[in-house]
Amino acid sequence: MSDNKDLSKNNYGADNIQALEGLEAVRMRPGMYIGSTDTKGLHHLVWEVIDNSIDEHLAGHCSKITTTIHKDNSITVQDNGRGIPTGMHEKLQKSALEVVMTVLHAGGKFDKDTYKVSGGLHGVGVSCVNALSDYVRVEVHRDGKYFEQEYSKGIPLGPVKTLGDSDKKGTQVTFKPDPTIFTETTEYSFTILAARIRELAYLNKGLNLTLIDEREVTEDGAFKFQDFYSTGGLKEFVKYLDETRPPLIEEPIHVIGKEDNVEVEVAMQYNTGYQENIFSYVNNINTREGGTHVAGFRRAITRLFKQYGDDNGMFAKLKIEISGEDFKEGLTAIVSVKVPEPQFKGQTKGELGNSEVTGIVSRCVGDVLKAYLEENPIMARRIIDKVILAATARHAARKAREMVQRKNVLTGSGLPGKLSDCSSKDPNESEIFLVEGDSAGGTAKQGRDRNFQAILPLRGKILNVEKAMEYRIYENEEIKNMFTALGVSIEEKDGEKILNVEKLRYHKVVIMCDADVDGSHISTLIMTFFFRYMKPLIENGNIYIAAPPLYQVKKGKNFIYCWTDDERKAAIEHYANGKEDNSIKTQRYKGLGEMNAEQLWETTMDPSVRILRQVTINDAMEADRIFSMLMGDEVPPRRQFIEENAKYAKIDA
Ligand code: 0RA
Repeated sequence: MSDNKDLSKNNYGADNIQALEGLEAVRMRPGMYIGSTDTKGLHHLVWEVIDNSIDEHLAGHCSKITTTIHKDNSITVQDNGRGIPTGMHEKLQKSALEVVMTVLHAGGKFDKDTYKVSGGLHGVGVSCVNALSDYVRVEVHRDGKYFEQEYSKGIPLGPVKTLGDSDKKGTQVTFKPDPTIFTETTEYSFTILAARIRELAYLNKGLNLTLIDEREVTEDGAFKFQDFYSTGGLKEFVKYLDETRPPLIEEPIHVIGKEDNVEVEVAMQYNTGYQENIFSYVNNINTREGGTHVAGFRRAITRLFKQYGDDNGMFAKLKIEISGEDFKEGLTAIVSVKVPEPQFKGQTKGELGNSEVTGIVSRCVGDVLKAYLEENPIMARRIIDKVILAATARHAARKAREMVQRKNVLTGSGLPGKLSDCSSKDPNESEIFLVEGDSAGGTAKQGRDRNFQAILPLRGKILNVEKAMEYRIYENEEIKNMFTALGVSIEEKDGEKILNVEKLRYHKVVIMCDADVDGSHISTLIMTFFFRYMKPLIENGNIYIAAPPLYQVKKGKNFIYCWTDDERKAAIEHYANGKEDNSIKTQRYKGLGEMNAEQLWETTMDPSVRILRQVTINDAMEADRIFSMLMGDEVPPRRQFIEENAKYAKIDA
């Protein structure tokens, strides 16, 4: 092509300054463009490239996207879209391909009639990926030719080359993240990539997605891989999410509609549980904070179910008012809209703002729901019965809550008798240890620094909140104690429950359990409780898990605490110094109870040496799925969850 010849004359230096300035800014402040430079940011690079391929799919030009993790943790994303344009960019006088790859925000797609993945942190452009990579190679098949260009840290290593003829179309981007930017880790997780790609398959039915991991070879000598393809779309997605919960209605209700260029797809299922799980998307991006599309969905279900119940006299005997809250119990739903020009609001730009979308979604869902209820009276009856039960339970729960809260006022300080409080009243410096069992609680009480450390012993296994109805929660002694000790309360506002954390008495809440299977079960139950009833505390980073040591290696009066087997081996090696030595003794701590107060302090409670794992919610959806799975009978996934989600925070961070 002629423009390639022109470009090949260029000296790649002076005339790239403008582009470099943009990309230099990305390298200076990567967090501003990709959110962070930890493992999340690392994976964001992949989303960025895949999003561009997805845009090609949304525009009707791409049916297959293959993502490959190479042995050196570089990534290739290949699609069969139109291919990045390679013609001359008139204004910048260079190949459009180079412009897309090196100029910030030069997406090049200004077509308002197509849906674009362009919200929040998404859509910053492949040029950001280029800037943050040691090496990038882009290959384009387009207009009967095959083109290539390479870059390092966003700087072209040469001009766009025409390598030959091609009868294919599409783009292939290979990149190796720069380790000087991603200092924490450059290792990709198959699990994280697979979770998002699976989600994309459900959100884009008919699109073929493949994930290949060349780091792992299977028994038959092939690379590990997984294909993702959905014919059922969101209906299958809902079934996947509700895999572990018994369904209330036979099949999910599926809505597909379109109005004013806004595409609406909703799938909803009721299960026999009590939790609500609504996941929402705009142009394939997860809107964590909901928005106008979710408001439209809620409006439709409240309106239609209320109408149906009233028309059939089903609420006649009910002495209490049904509220929007009552339609939520056991509801799992996915609300996905495709909007040409989405406006995002909210703290993390995770909320859809386009006001016209509320009415559109409400009408699309309303039409389908109306027909569904008329055609499926048995299913309709099951749902309404559940709604009535929810309303009754909501009233019982309110009474129970009020009892807990009133009791605080009546009993003076209102604090639970089992709480050994700290002297400080400043939540910023105060910590509370939730300790498994009264005896370990006693040891912790002796060992603590009472100035700022409070102890609340919890007896045995606390209630499994995943399986219990809300009002039962407030009858449980251990749970009541946690509410009153922490100083938080659940309040109802416009039928919505919100956690009031204003009076949180400790900014660090540390779960301290035995380092065995029972202990991990108990910490999981406590985490489930926080996840379901005090989620803001997890989101705000208030919840930690203590890590007691597993061993003490001792020689004479000297000893070393060890948290892993490697540490234990190293300690033995250290004392033995290469010689046979029978005076070295290893003690395995099976529980907190085997440590005395001093040992507990100097290993697990003293802020200057202890290791606290901060409990984070990386992905509310996966966490939720896993929390319900955790409550099944399988132990291994439960273990794995605890290991993966309770990441090691810096010592006392
Ligand atoms: C600019 C314009 C067009 C497509 C693309 C970029 C594009 C970018 C990527 C990144 C990965 N895969 C991609 N596929 C396409 C529009 C092309 C046209 O109008 O023909």
